[in-house]
Parts: sequence; structure tokens; C-alpha cells
Amino acid sequence: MNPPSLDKAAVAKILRELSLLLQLKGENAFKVRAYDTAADRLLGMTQDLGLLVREGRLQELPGIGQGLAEKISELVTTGKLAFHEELKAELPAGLLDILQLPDMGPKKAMALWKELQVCTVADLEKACRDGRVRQLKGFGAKSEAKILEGIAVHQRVHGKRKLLGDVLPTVESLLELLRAVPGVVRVCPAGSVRRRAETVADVDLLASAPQAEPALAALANAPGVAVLIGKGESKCSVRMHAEDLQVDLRVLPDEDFATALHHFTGSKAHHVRLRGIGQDQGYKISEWGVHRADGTKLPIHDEADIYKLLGMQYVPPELREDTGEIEAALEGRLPEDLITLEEVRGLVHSHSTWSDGKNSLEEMARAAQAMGLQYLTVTEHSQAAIYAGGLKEDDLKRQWEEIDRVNEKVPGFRLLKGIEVDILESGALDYRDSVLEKLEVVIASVHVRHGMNEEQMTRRMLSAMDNPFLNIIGHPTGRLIHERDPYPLHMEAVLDRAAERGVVMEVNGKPARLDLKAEHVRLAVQRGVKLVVSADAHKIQDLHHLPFAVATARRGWARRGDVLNTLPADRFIAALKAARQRA
Ligand code: DGT
Ligand code: CA
Ligand code: ZN
Repeated sequence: MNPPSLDKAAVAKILRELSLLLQLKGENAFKVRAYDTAADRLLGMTQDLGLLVREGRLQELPGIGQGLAEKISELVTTGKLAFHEELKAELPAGLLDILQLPDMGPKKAMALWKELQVCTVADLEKACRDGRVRQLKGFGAKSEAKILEGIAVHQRVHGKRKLLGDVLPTVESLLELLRAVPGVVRVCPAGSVRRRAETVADVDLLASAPQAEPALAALANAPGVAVLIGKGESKCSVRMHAEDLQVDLRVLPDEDFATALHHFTGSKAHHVRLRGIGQDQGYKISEWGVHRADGTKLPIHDEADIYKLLGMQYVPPELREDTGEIEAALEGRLPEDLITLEEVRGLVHSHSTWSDGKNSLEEMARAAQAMGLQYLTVTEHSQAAIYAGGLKEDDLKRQWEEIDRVNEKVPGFRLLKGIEVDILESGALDYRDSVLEKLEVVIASVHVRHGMNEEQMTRRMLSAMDNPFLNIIGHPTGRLIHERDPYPLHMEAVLDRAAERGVVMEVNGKPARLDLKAEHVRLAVQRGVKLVVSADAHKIQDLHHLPFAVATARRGWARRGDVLNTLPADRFIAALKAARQRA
């Protein structure tokens, strides 16, 4: 097995950390700056880092000499760097966090450590509050107050929940690593990651094995681990470089795996209700197993056994939020054909170099085909979207010629002729009807003028749906998690109109969008509004946003039949048109 390698961003982060560690050690400024410069170079380069390393061509990058090239190669190929590990062992890890605070340089951080034994931001906060910092040379009451302010900001940033899409690659490489540990029987994520929540605070992993130690050691020594937080007999916690992510692993005997997995998957609210239902029936459900009142332990091999025992339908992890799934499962009303990734036949929202995408149409087509998909809808931006290289009406004709060429060149796959047309301020669409009419798929999205009030924005959306050629509303609320609030919209009114007019809603899988969100998907499905799950791909790698759209649709209880891109291309296009004509 190849050791998991680090990508550009992870390598750059370690180089920056090396610069900080060397500054703390009082290394000369010139030498230190080289690490920061190298980190900038890596982040700015367009070439594939792994390839440069394999071909030994790192030194072709300006500012990267032999020493740095060797260090970068070691990081890329082994996921670790001995020099980095040595430096980290010499200095407390928390000093790096302290260095991130405003007005804090290496000299001050070292003084705090040497004089006051301050090793972490928490130590520093306490020292400031106790008035010990002002007694040090070079610090005063004013700097104490300033440090405390900086700590408050630091905690807001670092306490932030992480996007599922940003943590999942790390989770997946850790799962792969753990599965390969000798003796390990089962491995599974738990907690909010398994429920596919939009954001997660930390990662909970579970494994079963006759002996816990090898799996615990594997996590403690995994590539990308920044800090070993703690390691006991059955549990290990680490913090990863990537995303500052905390990962907790529990390892238990296989006969306890299913009940522990169920407990640690949560949500807490769902689990607490199930315990109550169990109690009513004479069972005690806990992370240690399911017991009868007389103390005998029932054999539980997988989670389905628990639900069966309680006379309920199995509840998939994405639905375990105590938002009605328990009642539905008790009454046999829970949908058993929730949409799955495997059922998606084609993609619906993608950009290429024709507008603001990074790959050509042919590259996008081949990448989608390699994922097992049958079609990809090309939906560039329209003319008003100047900032995103929007296409003029004339450009479209030339693009269709290229689409025809690619479709001939890539057998068994089809690019569909679509557009992501702007919904203008008035609610009109950004092309004439005579152009929209010729397209196979019309997505309409709001990209500008987010500042309208709810009444204005709802009117804008409703009047867009009056256009008979509009098929799909793209990312219907415009939110970007942690970055931009959704624009105000009377969602029920929009969904009612969509149901009436046969307009389809997008479930956009871009990790910061997830738009519609799960609660809105549920409202849509209740009204019989059809959905598409999309990747909103601006480059090949973005095609992997699709699973997040599927997860969001599942969290909104969407079934296979609710999602139109489970259909083959011809039937997909026909279903879009037919829905509007019926209305
Ligand atoms: P997060 O980490 O905030 O993204 O969300 P979760 O759901 O992963 O929460 P976390 O990591 O605190 O706990 C993982 C699971 O462990 C949680 O979903 C259910 C279970 N759990 C944690 N605390 C309790 C508790 O006090 N009672 C019960 N019944 N379960 C708990
Ligand atoms: Ca968690
Ligand atoms: Zn868009």
C-alpha cells in the first residue's frame, strides 16, 4: 500500500509551521523567510506537486533550493518530515497558536514560555487574567488587555464548525489506514460525519478488533497528525494539520461494535428517544449493548438488529435527528427508497473554460464518464455574468458545435446543452426566449443583487418561474455556509409555485452551498416538487461534490423518484419539458 501523501496545501502549511518553529528558535531571518516563500510558491503553482516530486523537478521552481526540495519530497512521499518532528519535540505545540495572536512575535512567545511556563493559548489567557504577564519585561497592562482581545478573536475562528466537504478527504484516508491494520474487523465513522451533517465539530471514528493497541497506534502515528491529544487503552485523540481537525478513535471488541456505533452516531436527540422506547419494552439500550431487565445481554450484530428489536423500520444515519423519523419508523411510513449515489445517472450543473470553469468540455466529459455517469449538462453563465465570463447569445452556437464534436469523440457519453442563466433583478431571464427555447436544460439562478428584502426577492423568483423555458432553479437561496447568509425568500411560496408550474429545484452539492438545504428539500418533497442533485462543477475535482448533494437530498427524505437525474439523458430532458407543459 502506498502511504497517503500530502497535497500542496498541507505541505505549504507545514512549511509555514517550520518557519514559525525556526523563528521561535531564533534562527536567522533569511533562512526562515525561505520557508514562507516556498509555501507561497507551492500554493501559487499550477503544476501537479506529486508529479514534480516523482520527476525530481522541484528545484525548477524559483526559490526552491536543494534543501527545501528534499524536505518537500519527504513530505509528499511519506506524509511526514523528520526535521519537522524534531523541532516539534523541542518546543510546545501551543506556542504556534500563541504566535498567531496579534502583536505576538517569536521573542515575546519565547519569553512567556521561559519565564511563565505559558505553553498554550489557555495558559496565556490565565496568565493575563492573573496579571502575571504585565510583570514581564517588554509587556504591560495594555499589552495584557490586547492579548486578551486577540484570544477572543482566535477562539471565534478556531471554534468554528468545519464544512463536511473539507473534512471528508481526511476522514477517508484515515479509514483506509485503519482498515489495513492487522486484526481490525470493522471501521466506520460515527457522529455528525456519518449523519452527513452540513458542518462538524470533530470526527468520531469507531473500529473493532480483538486488540485495540495496533489501531490506536496507527492513528497516533498517522501522516498529517499535528498533535497527539491523548491515548488510552481503547481510545486515541489527535489533532490533524488539515483543518485543525480533532479526530477521536474508539476501538472495541466486534460484539460491541454495532451498539457503540449506534450510540456514537447519534444524534443525541435520536438516541435518547430510542432509549426511551427500549425502556418501555423492557430493554436497556446503551453504548455497551442492549440488555434485558434481568441483565442478560442480547446479541446485536448490526444496527438494523436494534430497530428490528424495537419493532421499527431501520432509520438510515442521515435521518437520525429526531425530526419525525422515529414516529414514521414506528408506523412504517419511513421511505425505504431514499435516493442513493449509485442511482444518479448524470450531472446537471457544470462549467468549463467557456465561462469560469478550469477544464475543457472534453476533459469534463471524460472525467464524468470515468465516475460511471452517462451525461453531464453544460451550464455556463449567461451574458450578464460578466465577472464569471458569461456567454453571449452568439457564443452559445459555437459552444453547441464543440459539444457535438465532443459527443462524437466520447462514445457512450453525452454532454447536454444547457445554461445557468441569470435571474435579473426584475425576474426576467438573461437571454431571449428564442435562445432559451433551443436549450436542452435551463437552470436559472440569482447571482447578483442579493440585498433585496423578502417580498422583493420572492416576487423576483416567482416571476422568473413565469418563463416557460425555465426548468430548474439553481442554488435557490444563495447561501454560502460561514460566508454569506441566504437571501431572504418566502420558501413555501416559492415551492408552492414550483409544484404548480412544474419547476424543478436544485440540490447543489458544493460543500459551502448545500442549497436547497435538507429542511427545504423536505418541504419540496412534501409538495411533490421534483429535484436534481448537482455538483456545480467548475473543474474536474468538483464532480466529487455530487455525494454531498445526494446526502443533502437523503437528509431531506428525498426518494429516487423525486430526483430527475436518476433518469437516462433522453428521459431526463423529456421529464423536464413535460413537467412544464403539464402545468
Ligand atoms: P458534532 O461533533 O458537534 O459535529 O456532532 P456529533 O453528533 O458528532 O456530536 P459529538 O461528537 O459530541 O458526539 C458524538 C455522538 O455521541 C453523538 O452524536 C451522540 C453520542 N453522544 C454524545 N454525548 C451524548 C450524551 O450525552 N448522551 C447520548 N445518549 N449520546 C451522546
Ligand atoms: Ca462529532
Ligand atoms: Zn451558480
